[in-house]
Amino acid sequence: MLTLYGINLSTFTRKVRLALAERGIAYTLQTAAMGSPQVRALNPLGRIPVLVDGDVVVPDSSVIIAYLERACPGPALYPAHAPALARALWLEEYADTRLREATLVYFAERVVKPLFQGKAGDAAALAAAEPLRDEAFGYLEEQLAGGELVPGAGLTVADVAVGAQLITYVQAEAAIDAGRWPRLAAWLDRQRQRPAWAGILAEEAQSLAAARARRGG
Ligand SMILES: N[C@@H](CCC(=O)N[C@@H](CS)C(=O)NCC(=O)O)C(=O)O
Repeated sequence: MLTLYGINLSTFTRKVRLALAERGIAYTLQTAAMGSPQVRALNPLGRIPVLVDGDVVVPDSSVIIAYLERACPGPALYPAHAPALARALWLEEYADTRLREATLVYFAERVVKPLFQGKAGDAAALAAAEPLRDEAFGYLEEQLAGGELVPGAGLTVADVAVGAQLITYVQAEAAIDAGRWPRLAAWLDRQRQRPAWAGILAEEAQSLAAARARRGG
């Protein structure tokens, strides 16, 4: 049995969970905080997620998903055709870096501070985040001109990577503005309805609702 060390509201844990669910792979989620001694023993960077498969320890969401592709049967997340593979890997990289940078501040200011730290979010930080958000969403809107991130390839690693980051944004901001980024908003709506995504997102929504209830709002 596979064990995934992470937290259910962590973006990169979500990325791996979406991949596991889409590929129909059973696993146990072991709650483990970033930077904790438990995580540092598995990943010198102290970051989550980390997958443990028997005596194989696999840190990093991208490495985990690549490992699972070889280690477990199930629908492939890496296109066989080289140009499509390159596009999927690039969009995964873009999601993990620029899109993350563009969206994390919303979650930090609107969710983490008020719900988990008892502090008010910083309105100036949110205002300052808008240009990068607009750039990243604009880029993805262009990439979706063909309707899919990797046209003709089905669901790929790009979809779980981009989706994982956008969910973080939606959890903070409630929605992607369909008036400004119609293809991106519609794409995310479609992904969220996939059975593999719906269960994980419902579980995360419950965690957020419980945190809000604890804070009395
Ligand atoms: N490249 C890593 C990034 C993982 C990552 O940054 N995870 C966050 C939680 S979502 C974390 O552990 N942050 C703590 C830190 O960077 O020290 C991956 O793809 O797994």
